[in-house]
Formats: sequence, structure tokens, C-alpha cells
Amino acid sequence: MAERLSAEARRQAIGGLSGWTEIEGRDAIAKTFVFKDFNEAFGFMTRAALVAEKMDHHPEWRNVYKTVEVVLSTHDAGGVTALDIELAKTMNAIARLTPG
Ligand code: H2B
Repeated sequence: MAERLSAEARRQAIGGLSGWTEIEGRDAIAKTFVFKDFNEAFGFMTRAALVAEKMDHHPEWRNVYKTVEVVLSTHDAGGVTALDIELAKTMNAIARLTPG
């Protein structure tokens, strides 16, 4: 099972991840993605969902029109692990490839 990252390792990892921040009062990381319209936002979610399912590691997320709020944490470990960092990186890459 993936191990929770130390506070220092977590800070270092998200330092290299554009737009991701630590959540206050919870061992989790978050990013709000804003796209051109709903079509782009949902396209992003569809691509990210396929990766998440393959990883067996799933985001907490909320979509309102062109905005997707994402929270990542490893529930089985009770905090942020390397799996969250990997999924965050992949989501950034998918967002970069999403036109708009
Ligand atoms: N997603 C996340 N974010 N955290 C988990 O601990 C987790 C998951 N565990 N997806 C997986 C599914 C687990 O429940 C299954 C049984 O592998």
C-alpha cells in the first residue's frame, strides 16, 4: 500500500506541480481547473477518469459549468501519497492537452 508522504516530501512534491496547493486542516491537495466551456471541462474529466480508473486511484471532484475543483488524497492511507502526486501530474498534462 502507498505510504503517506511526510509534510516535507509533500511540500516538495507539490512545489513542482503547477496550481496544486495543500488543503488547510486535511492531508490532501487541491487544484481548481478552469476551461473554456463545459465541453472542455467534461472532456478533461473524461480523460482523467480513464487514467484514474486504470490507476485504481480516484479523485474527489466537483464540476460547475467550465470549472472542475479537484481534491486528491489516498483514502486507504489517510493522506497524500505518491499516487496523488502521480495523478496530479497526469491531470496537469491532460489539462495542457485540452484545447481552449
Ligand atoms: N482512490 C483514492 N483516492 N484513494 C484510495 O484509497 C482508493 C482510491 N482506494 N480508489 C482504492 C480505489 C480502493 O478502494 C480499491 C479497493 O482498490
